[in-house]
Amino acid sequence: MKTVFSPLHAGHAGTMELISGAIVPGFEKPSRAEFIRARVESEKLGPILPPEVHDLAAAKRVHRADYIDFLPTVWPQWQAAGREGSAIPFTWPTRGLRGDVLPKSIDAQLGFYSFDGGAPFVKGTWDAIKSSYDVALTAAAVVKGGERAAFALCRPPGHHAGAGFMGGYCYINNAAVAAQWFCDQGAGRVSILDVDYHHGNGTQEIFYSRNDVQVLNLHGDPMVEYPYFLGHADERGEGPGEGFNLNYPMPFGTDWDAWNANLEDACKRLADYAPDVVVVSLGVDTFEKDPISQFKLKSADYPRIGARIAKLGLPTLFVMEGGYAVEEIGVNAVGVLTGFEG
Ligand code: SS9
Ligand code: ZN
Repeated sequence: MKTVFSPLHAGHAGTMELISGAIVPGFEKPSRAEFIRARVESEKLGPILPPEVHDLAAAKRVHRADYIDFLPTVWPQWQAAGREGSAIPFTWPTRGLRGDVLPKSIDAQLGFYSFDGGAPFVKGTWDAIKSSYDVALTAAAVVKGGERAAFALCRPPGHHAGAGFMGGYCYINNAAVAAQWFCDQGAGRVSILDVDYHHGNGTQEIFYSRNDVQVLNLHGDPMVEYPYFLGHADERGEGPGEGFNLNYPMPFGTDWDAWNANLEDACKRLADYAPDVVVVSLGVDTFEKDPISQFKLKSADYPRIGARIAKLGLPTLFVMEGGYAVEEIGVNAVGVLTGFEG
């Protein structure tokens, strides 16, 4: 399997995040991608290709154009305001406030285009976001070109980013961009299978009223887990999209047997839909030692996930999402891919 990877992710570094009452170095850090890249090499998964540079038209097919145009302006605006550190929002236009007027201040604009403070900007952030997008589209083209599968080693991740907002380490929704690109290239049906520990709220929002992209999400129950405000089982899509969004929320402590039962159900529903292509939002933060998650999957479980996805017999694009136990993230992510290859 070919991997697409860009070194430009590394400029998105030194970020800070507010978690459980403390400001700490961001968990979503460059070493994540480097551990995965090193494991791709040591497992001899296949060649590692650089991305081709794309314009932003494909991003604007799933995101609001004004949101995409805003992203490259963040750091220049932050610098023009005389700031340093990480650009992070702290005010949001929630219920009772005006969400229809974009103020001039960079602090206001960051809040306008986000749902939380979890998507910080530093100097190299935009170039990393853009490279992650290019990685996803380049790997999608590998699959479109006839290969059985490809691995988009995206960083930063994407599945929390909605049509008009960032959050949860995510800026451009790489999996959604790729799914839409497959549609635009002639696919009649695309399935997105999101196995990250967290609900892919952005992906759900983007495709919620559509029946040409099926979205299946396995994740921590939003009653107790981030992103909290989406991801319940009764969210099944709306209008023409009714029945094409499927959520599998699970409690803290979920182990392989319980998680796998839901994967099995999701794969059956996916097979019934019979898509032309599958996009896997590949998060490995379901791991028992993940520092911010509460599931109990073990390293030996990840190849089983890949093997089950392979059994679908469909062209498959793997798009990297979360996973924060840096020591093992390479083993687990590449474990899915080697399990897929059999
Ligand atoms: C909750 C902190 C949540 C965001 C996690 C985003 C994961 C992306 N204690 N922080 S895959
Ligand atoms: Zn996650």
